[in-house]
Parts: sequence; structure tokens; C-alpha cells
Amino acid sequence: MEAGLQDRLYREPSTAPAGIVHLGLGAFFRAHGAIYIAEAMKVSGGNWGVVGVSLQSSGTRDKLRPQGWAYTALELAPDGEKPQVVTVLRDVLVAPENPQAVLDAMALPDVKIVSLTVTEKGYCHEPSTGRLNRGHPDIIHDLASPLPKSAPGFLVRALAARKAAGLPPFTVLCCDNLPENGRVVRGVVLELAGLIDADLADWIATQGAFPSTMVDRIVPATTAADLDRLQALTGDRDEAPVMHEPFRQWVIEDDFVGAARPDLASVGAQLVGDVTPFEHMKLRMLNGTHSALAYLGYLAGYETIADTVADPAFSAFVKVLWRGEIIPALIPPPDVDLAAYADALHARYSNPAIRHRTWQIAMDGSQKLPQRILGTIAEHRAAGRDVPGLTLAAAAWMRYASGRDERGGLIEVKDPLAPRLAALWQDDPAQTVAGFLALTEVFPPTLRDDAQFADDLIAALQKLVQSGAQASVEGVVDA
Ligand code: CS2
Repeated sequence: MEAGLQDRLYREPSTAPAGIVHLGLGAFFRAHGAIYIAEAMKVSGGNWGVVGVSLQSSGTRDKLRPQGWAYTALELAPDGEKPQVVTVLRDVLVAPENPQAVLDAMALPDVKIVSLTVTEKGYCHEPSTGRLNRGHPDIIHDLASPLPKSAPGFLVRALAARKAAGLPPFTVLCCDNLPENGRVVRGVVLELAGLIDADLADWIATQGAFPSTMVDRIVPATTAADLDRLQALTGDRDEAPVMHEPFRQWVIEDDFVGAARPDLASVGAQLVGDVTPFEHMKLRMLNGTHSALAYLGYLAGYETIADTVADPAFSAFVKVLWRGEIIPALIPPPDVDLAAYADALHARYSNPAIRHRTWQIAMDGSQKLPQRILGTIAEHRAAGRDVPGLTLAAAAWMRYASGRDERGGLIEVKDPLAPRLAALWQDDPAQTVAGFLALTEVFPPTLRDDAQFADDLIAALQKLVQSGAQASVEGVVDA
């Protein structure tokens, strides 16, 4: 069976040398950036093969190696599934096995771009401020050792190697869901570099480029059932396919080191002067409601986003969030109608072919809430306005992070702060809220000191505990 995948690979061989090293070889990059890059090379050529780097485990490398680094991306449309073999990867490295090999790959003259999808927590920053968390164990390690563990550590040490070799820096292309993600990574990298070598920090600041990007495609985790279904569809056994919706968007700040870059505009990416309005729109309208639906939907007993929005109360709730709370605090990007964007999101969430688990999206709430939900709340609160829907979502995160669901069952909470969050849960909602609001890495000072917001959170949490998520959601819709 494996031969089938290999056959298709050999029919369209691509031998372009690697011009990109990608850190964080998860499903998202393989279903988004990798496909854009592969298509751009088909249209316009260029040496943009990708060396993928797994920063944690060897699982993806071990599955992809016997397939010659090729894999299937399966598009899940409401009316059918469409497989495509992606052959843009040239090699996969596993950082903990050999960090020097990763640094060597990043320091090759052909490499012009280092892109990243390492998730929010991978930047070792403080989510509420965007600054480097100098107490992070990986940062402490990376300051002491030339063989890094963290993504910022790899960027800094590889840039140092390039400077020493007289090479220009690579462009750092952050593709994670952080606000002004290029600026956040630049700040973290410059702070870390400055702690190692002030000249290096100057060189990066003047010669480097950290374009901000907005990335969008819904990519649910691949399941064992997906592998079997794909095999039935194509006849090939692929051990590492990725699943994705038809929609995709990539907005990139036009700020690279030199002129060399894949021709991403030829395949639909938008190269713009200012990504900020696109990022705010996407982080708050998509990711913000994703997280709200994830916590409340999970607590109400729903397994996926599609299941959650199939409930009329939740469907009405997410529209209240968009219309009543999120859109009024946004500046639309040029030529974008935010109401139409919301309608399109609703249709994407309702796609029954996408089984995107509420549990998957609920992960890492402490890293996600600031840019997804708390920014909108803070802006409304500064103008003295109440924000009942998003406040309920924030309270649902606290309830979820307690580790107990509405029926007393255990929740497997995945979050770098999980043990601390669970310990904040008290029988008295006022005490729970006070404990959470004291998390300086999550809540901005304006919200921490806002007595009305605290009272609203307490009321929302009380209602969640007494009446449950379903009734709480209905309460916001009916208000
Ligand atoms: C989701 C995102 O898991 C999550 O937190 O909100 O992965 C989301 O599906 C993507 O950002 C969509 O572009």
C-alpha cells in the first residue's frame, strides 16, 4: 500500500533545495503554509523546499521518513473529501535528538526564511505583555547552553552562527496566532540575544526582518479513523496525513530580508503593509469565538464545534458575540465587511465534515485568552460598557480549568499553568475570580483593577455553577 504514495511522489519529483527551515512541524503548518509554498513553487519556481523541525518529539519524523517526507492533505468540504499529496518537505529534524543539526540547517546560506508554528506557549513570553519570560526553564537553559531547547533560543543561536559566518540573517516568519506576531517574536529574540551578546542584538535589530502574519485554516487533529478512511479513498496507507477545511487565508507583512521569497501572492496570499487589522479581526472573531464555544460547548457536553453551533442557543450566542461585542471594537481591514466575515465563520464552524474537538481548542487557555477575548473586554470596559457574552466565556475558562465538568467528571486540562489554575478553584466564586484575576501573566492591569468586571465575572461563574453552561448561554441570548 505504501508504494502507492511513493508512486505518486515519484511522478512529480521536486528536488528544489531547501530555502526554508520550519520550526514546529505540526498539522497546521503541513495543512497551510506548506501547501502555499508547494503551490508557489509550482507557479513561479524557486528553491523553497522546506526542512521541518520538530521541537519536541520524533513521532512526525518517524512516520514521514518511510514516505519520503510526502504526506496527504485531505480537504474536508461539506460535500466531499479531496486528497492532495504534498511533497515540499526535504528533511525532518528532531531538535532534542540533535540541536546542533538544527542550528547547522538554519545557518546554511541557501536558507532565507525560518518560519514558525510553535503555538502560543512556544515563544516563552508573558501573554499579557508580550515580553520574554526570563524565568521560563527553557530560557534559563538557553542562556547557559549554546545548544538550545526553545524556539527563541534556536533563532538567536542560529542568527549568531550566521553573523559569525558573514551571512545575512534569515527572515523570521511567525505563523502563530499571536497579536502582531512578528513584533512579539522580534521583541523576544532581541531580549534573549541582548542577554547573550549586545552586538548580536544590534545586528539582528538592524539587519533582521520579522514580518507579522495572519494565518487561517481550520485543521482538526488527525484521528486513527481518518487514516483508515483516507486509505479507503486513495488506496494508499499514509501514516501522517493532515485534515483541513477548504478555506485558507494568509496575510503577510511585506517586510523580508532581501528580495528572495516564495511567490506566495501568486497563490492567493495577501502581501500588505499592515497586518494588524487582519490579525485583530481573525484573532478576535475566529479564535475568540472558538475559545468561547470550546469552554462553554465542552461544559455543555458537546464534543465538537460543529455539534456546539448546531444547538440553536449556541448558534444565537456566537452571533451575539460577533454583533454585540467583538465587531463594535474592531477596525475593519481594507475592503472587508465584518458582518459578512462573521457569516462566513458561522458556515465554516457548521461544516459537518470537520470534527474539531472543543477539547482541542480549549488547550492552553492561559496563553490564548489575552489576545482572543480579554483585549475586546478591556476595550469595552475602558469605555464603561458591559460585555456579558465574553465575560461568560472567561468565567467558563475558569470553570473548565478547575478540572471538573458539570457532572463531576474529570477534565484533562492541557495548559502550561494547569496545576496553578486548578488550585485557584474555590467553592466561593468570588474567591475563585479573585485568584484568577491576580494572574498577571494573563490579565492586563486595567482588568485586574476593574471592580465591575470582577463582579460580572463572579455573577457569570455563579450562574455557570448553579445552572450550567447551556442555561448561561441562553441567559445571554435572551437578555
Ligand atoms: C483554534 C485554532 O485550536 C485553536 O485554538 O482556535 O487552531 C484555529 O482553528 C485556527 O487558528 C484557524 O485558523
